Amino acid sequence: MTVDPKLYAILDLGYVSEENALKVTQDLLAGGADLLQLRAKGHDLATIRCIAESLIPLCRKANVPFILNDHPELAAQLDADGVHIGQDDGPLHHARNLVGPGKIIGRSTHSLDQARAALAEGFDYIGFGPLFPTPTKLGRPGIGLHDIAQMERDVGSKIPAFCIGGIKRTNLPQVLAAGARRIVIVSDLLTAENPRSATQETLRSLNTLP
Ligand code: TZP
Ligand code: MG
Repeated sequence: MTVDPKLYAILDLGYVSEENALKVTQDLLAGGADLLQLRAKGHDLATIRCIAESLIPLCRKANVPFILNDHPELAAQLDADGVHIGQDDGPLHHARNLVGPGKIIGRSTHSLDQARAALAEGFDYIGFGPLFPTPTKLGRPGIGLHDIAQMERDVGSKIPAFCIGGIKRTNLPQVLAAGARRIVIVSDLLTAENPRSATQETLRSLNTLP
């Protein structure tokens, strides 16, 4: 991970076809994403493996960690840089035993308490949200912006904490004003006419932070 990662991009196969995965990933990396996750809900392991194998060299070349959503065993086989797991995916040590030492392991959190618990458990980073309801994660309510500042003080000051969920270039100033310092954007980058310039534009906003 770069010393101070700010923008975490997710290549979500719900938005990008398998044929376009490589091109869009190139755009996200060229635009300046600091971390890249492959999220492939509902895809079979053979497909995920195949796409991951094509994306990993691009990430290595850009010096950007490649994180696999779910599937710690596959992440280990691929020698991915890390894995991202949710609240229902078991304790950190299970994932650690599967991916091995030195790999990045992130946790989704949906409240201040969960964020604090993930820090205490020893996760390398967290996602915090969804801030706003989002079609990318259907059925999960938005948690709003009010806990961001406290979460940053308690957790984000110790490990990278990425606000996520419904963040777009248009509402990013509002999210940053609430105290966010790092973010994940999925659909707003993947559905942009030009994902590369959308990523650059997002990074410029993030870089205005003190
Ligand atoms: N976890 C919490 S919200 C979310 C995930 C994976 C989806 C965020 O996607 P988008 O399109 O940026 O709202
Ligand atoms: Mg999961």
